[in-house]
Amino acid sequence: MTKRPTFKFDKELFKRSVEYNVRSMYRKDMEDATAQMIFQASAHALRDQIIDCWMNTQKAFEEQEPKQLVYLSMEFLMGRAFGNDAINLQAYQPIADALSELGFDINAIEDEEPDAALGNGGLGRLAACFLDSLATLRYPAYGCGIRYHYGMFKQKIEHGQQVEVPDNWLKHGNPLEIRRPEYTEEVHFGGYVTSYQVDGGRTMFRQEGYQCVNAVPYDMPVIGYGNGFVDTLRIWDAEPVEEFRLDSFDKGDYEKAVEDTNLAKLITEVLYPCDDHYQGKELRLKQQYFFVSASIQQAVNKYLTGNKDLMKLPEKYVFQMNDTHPTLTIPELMRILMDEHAMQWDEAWHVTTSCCAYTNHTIMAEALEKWPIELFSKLLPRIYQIVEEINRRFLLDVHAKYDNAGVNVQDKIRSMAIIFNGQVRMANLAIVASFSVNGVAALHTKILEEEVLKDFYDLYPQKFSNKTNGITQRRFLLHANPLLAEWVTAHVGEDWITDLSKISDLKLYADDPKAQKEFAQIRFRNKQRLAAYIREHNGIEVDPHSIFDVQVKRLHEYKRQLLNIMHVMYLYNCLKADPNFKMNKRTFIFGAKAAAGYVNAKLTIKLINSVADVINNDDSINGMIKVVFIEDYRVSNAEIIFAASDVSEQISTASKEASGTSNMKLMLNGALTIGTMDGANVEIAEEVGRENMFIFGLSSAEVLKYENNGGYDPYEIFNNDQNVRQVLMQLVNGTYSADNPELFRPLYDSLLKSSPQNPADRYFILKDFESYAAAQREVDKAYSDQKKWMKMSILNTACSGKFSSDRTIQEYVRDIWHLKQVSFPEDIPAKKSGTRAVPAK
Ligand code: 26V
Repeated sequence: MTKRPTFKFDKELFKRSVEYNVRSMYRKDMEDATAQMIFQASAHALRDQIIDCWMNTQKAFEEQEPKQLVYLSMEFLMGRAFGNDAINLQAYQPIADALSELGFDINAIEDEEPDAALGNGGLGRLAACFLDSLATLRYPAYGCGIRYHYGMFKQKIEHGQQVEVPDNWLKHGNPLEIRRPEYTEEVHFGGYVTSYQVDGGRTMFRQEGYQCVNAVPYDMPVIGYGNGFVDTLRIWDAEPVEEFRLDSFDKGDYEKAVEDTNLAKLITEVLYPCDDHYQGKELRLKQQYFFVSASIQQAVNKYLTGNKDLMKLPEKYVFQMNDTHPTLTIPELMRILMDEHAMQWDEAWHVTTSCCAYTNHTIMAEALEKWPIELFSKLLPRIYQIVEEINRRFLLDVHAKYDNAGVNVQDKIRSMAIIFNGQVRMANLAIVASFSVNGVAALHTKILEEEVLKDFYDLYPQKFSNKTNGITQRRFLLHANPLLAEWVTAHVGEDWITDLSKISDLKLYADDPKAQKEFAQIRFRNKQRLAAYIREHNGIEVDPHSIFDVQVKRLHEYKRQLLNIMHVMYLYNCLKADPNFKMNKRTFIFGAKAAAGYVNAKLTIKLINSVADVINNDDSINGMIKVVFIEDYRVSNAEIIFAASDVSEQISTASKEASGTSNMKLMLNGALTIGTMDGANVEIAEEVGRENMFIFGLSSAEVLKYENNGGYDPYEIFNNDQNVRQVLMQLVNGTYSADNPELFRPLYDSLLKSSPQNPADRYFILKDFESYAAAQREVDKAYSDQKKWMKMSILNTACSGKFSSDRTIQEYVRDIWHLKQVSFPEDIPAKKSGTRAVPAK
């Protein structure tokens, strides 16, 4: 039996290997090497040291043949790997020492690594947190995704406006990946389906005349914390089957040869940076089929190396689909089982529906993936046939159940059919063919069951469950906030690193004056670190004594950054109107990328920057308010921001944010939430108590009720609320856009005018304004009592135990995946070591 993989960092070897790598990779001496070269050399050196653990882990899989999770996701927002790997190897400090002995600062070296930004936001980062937890908990798992050559665009702010710049993250190569051409799979697009008879008269189908692309996997190690266990993130790249297909050339079929090459070049070129609405882009469907087909073919082939009976595939594999993007898993598995392994429909259906599980991440109707039949069937002719047959059989079931049940069957078909109105509805396919459907927070799951997916829930109640999201405390506390991490360890021991529930022992210190003082000092130092970042990147001086009020997340109307900035405008009006207006100094910090074509989102960014320009440069308010827009918000700078936040803005229109995860990261770091009863905020309130948060606004039930009645009349508020009216008028009178007073008119209109597509103030910004302003006054009042604030802050950290992705993963394992932890004969608990792992930045 494979020995338990143990990792022992060898500092001297590491140093030698960095020097060697610099020479062999760049033909340079250390003195002449750039920071980027040192980073590359160090990352290679680190990779070399973990390779044994990685191989041992995989060997244990081969020996023990445990059931494996394949987590299929179009996005993995991994961020940087080097520092995080060092943390999980419990080798951060020795690596920092080694680099320092070589004359380099680890922080500067870490900064040389580009973020692996293979995701848009919450959904992709969740996948990354899950991998961290899976490896830490020693579960056999593969993340399967796409090796985009360009990740999430880089955001530049020019004249207050977002400009998108391509993210060429592979420019210097990726030292922490390994290309695995030996595991290449072929993926087929287009062509047509032919049938043929086999012995016994059965009709079989196959695709012919297709275009062909090679899917070549690249593996990245996913290192568990302190356990020598290494899972794998496998991202697929597309390559032409043969760069020059001589056969095609010879036949004069030059065009086809070029087409195949071009197709391959296109498929993995770029991540779609749009999460504001679903667009029926053919290339996106190609991306989906590409990575799903490669991953499922691989899983089946691997299964067959050790097993014969494909009926037992569900005993060895579970395919978790991260949103509907990988839903083609279902017809692809059916195709492989039937066309390549001659299984009958019923058996194939049984296997498929026992392997596939689906997670829903949004209730927003615009986000639902629907593919026009024409496009779908042309690109994936055989897959389309299978989907049609799934739909046909499903509708027979619906009829059988409802025909004589006093129910309008047509209504049921309208809501549940997989193919409807000329479109393939991916969520419906995912639900019908999965054994599990889950939401990502309790409220979200309830809304799915009772509203959005009610008909499906009536049909298959047993499939539905909730799995409240979580985050990894290794990255978002241990790495992001070394000072607080060390303090927590000093007070409750280090077990919180792998069992976050242990952090609740901090409650004992919430009232302790010494603890409060230390906590306050740590927070202050982190705020100084962020202030320095802002000075360097924005050229703005912010006071670390001010309240750091933070909203960092994608820009969406439903997340209501507009509400936040309108409240800033209101506060500024108060200061201007009354020189004696009392408030604590506040720094409002925003970070957000907008989808490139999302007009109102981009205009909101412009508004935030315009308000910042006016307010930050108005000496008459004595710096009481500062507004900062952090350019290019991403995982790496998020870590600095979370550690330095006092107030966490979680202000989505109730019912719209499925869960949220920045709410959890900020809470873990001691920020107090101002928020609506939406997503996981509801559960945060349950854990920390409403008295330690600032809750405001309509409830989700109220929002849904208004929506069912066509909205509300915002003019009632416009006409009656002076403060709101003043702010609204300032959107269109040039206060923040002297050159072009009409600039923000579309935002003004979105709040007051209804259109055929949208009711006025669709996201209830005016409706919630007064309640938000009142909650903000409570925030201000609470901050004035620093003892009370620190107590609340400590309690927030102390009550964040539930929100570890370790807990989430254990729930998925218990209820859906049924995996077993890989064990080793001489298993002993993970080696203890101090958490003084990370020097402060
Ligand atoms: C969002 C939206 C919202 C506006 C309308 C159209 C549209 C289209 C796509 C999306 C993104 C959906 C996927 C996503 O990122 N969901 C996020 O998943 C996180 C992890 O579960 C969760 O914490 C966030 O609340 C949820 O928005």
